Amino acid sequence: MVERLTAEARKTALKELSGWTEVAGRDAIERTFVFKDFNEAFGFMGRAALVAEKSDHHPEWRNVYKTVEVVLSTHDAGGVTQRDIELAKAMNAIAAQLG
Ligand code: HBI
Repeated sequence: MVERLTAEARKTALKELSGWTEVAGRDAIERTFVFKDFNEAFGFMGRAALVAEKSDHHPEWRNVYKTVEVVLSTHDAGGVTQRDIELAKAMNAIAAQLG
């Protein structure tokens, strides 16, 4: 069972996660990605979905046209764990390759 990060550890991890912030009032992290167009946004989601499935760790996300809003938290642990940090890093890498 993966454990929730302490507030301190979460803040430290966020320093390495460009564009991600804590969610107000919830033990979760979020980032809104804006792409060139829908095609690129959906391409991002497709690639991120494969990473999520492979790591058995899934995002809460919302896509409107070229924007993808992502919230990460580990439901089984009730808050942010290392799994969320890893998936956020992977998403940043995918977005950087597309941008
Ligand atoms: N994704 N974000 C998130 N949090 C979870 O707890 C989680 C998940 N994906 C799959 C998953 N848990 C399963 O391992 C459990 O539901 C069995």
